[in-house]
Amino acid sequence: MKIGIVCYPTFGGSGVLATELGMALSDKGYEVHFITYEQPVRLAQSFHPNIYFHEVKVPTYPLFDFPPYETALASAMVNVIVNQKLDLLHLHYAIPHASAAYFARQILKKTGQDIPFITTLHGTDITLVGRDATYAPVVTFSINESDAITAVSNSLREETFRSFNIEKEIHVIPNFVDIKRFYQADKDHFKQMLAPDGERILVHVSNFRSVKRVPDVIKIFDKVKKEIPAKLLMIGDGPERQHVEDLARSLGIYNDIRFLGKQEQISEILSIADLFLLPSETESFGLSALEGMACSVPLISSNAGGLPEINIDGKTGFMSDVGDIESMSQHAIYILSDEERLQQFKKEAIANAHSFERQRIIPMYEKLYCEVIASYNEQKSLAN
Ligand code: GMT
Repeated sequence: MKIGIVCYPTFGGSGVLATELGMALSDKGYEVHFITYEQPVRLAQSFHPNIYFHEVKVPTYPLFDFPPYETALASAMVNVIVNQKLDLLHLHYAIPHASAAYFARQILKKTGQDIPFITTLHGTDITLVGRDATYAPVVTFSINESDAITAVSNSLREETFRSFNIEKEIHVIPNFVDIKRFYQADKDHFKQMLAPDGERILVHVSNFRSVKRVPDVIKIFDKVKKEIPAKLLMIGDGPERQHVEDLARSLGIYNDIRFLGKQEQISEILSIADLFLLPSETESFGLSALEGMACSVPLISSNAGGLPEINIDGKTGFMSDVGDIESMSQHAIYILSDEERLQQFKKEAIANAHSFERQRIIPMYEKLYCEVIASYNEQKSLAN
């Protein structure tokens, strides 16, 4: 089977998941074609003979204040579908991928070369950006035109039905983790460098957007540090970074925090962490936290969105209401202050991550692909 995957190539969770999916499918013998404007970050880390990358080029022109990416993407889809004889397109993040796919399909219908497309909803395409009135009509239409829709958590599925007039089923296929790459590796030399006096290591990974409530991470760390010797690793970059660096300085804890920026070898960093902080305002799933769990890192999170579907309160970590810094700090101190307790939480975190292991989840996508292709071809032959 030949599958086209359309995603954002950046460090964001939807692009990461799409790339992990493409790599998993290629390992199972599928031919995978990524169509996007840059080589997806995780794809660049290793070579996969069954994976092809088609760069969407958006030529500029003096008239264009806003170069039309969606048009360039739809044209790229048409070319790749025809030339590579794809069987299916799988779009990650609705905007603008689903509407571009609809457009591409309308073009291909003229020659009978059209194929089905599946849209996977990831989070902010529904919870923030998608429901903005600027985009909502196009998002609703193109989601409904998809041959199948998936969401990465039950919470996101429900939120989608609440926010949009969706006329078909949304299949929940949770995100997954490759436990062959995400496990607690022996990186004691790194730990020794970052926490030479045996301090506990807390970690936060995100794109530093306001939805992640990154200042809460700093405030929680400040409270933890008052009770327990600790260091904080901040991974990622984004609009809030300057603000939180300033906050750390004003609290006098900057020297105990490493702002490492965007990192590719994330599992090596997670391997030395004792606790993951994710106090998000909304979070459809929390893929980075799941990767943390696979590396045996318990999670202190808010209870927003899909987080209760990955964080088992009192076992893999704790959840608190959004903004309840006091409760999150107390829970962090509780876990970190007792070695035996910490080890127990670490064990539970790994066990939970294994229930989201990629071998368990990929067959759900494969089954859906087969069903969608069969039903599309049947409808096509009935129409002829
Ligand atoms: O916020 C991010 O991490 C990026 C964003 C994206 O769409 O690129 O992530 C969303 O999709 C991830 C993969 O499915 C989920 O794990 C994240 O929870 C989700 N982010 C939010 O809902 C805020």
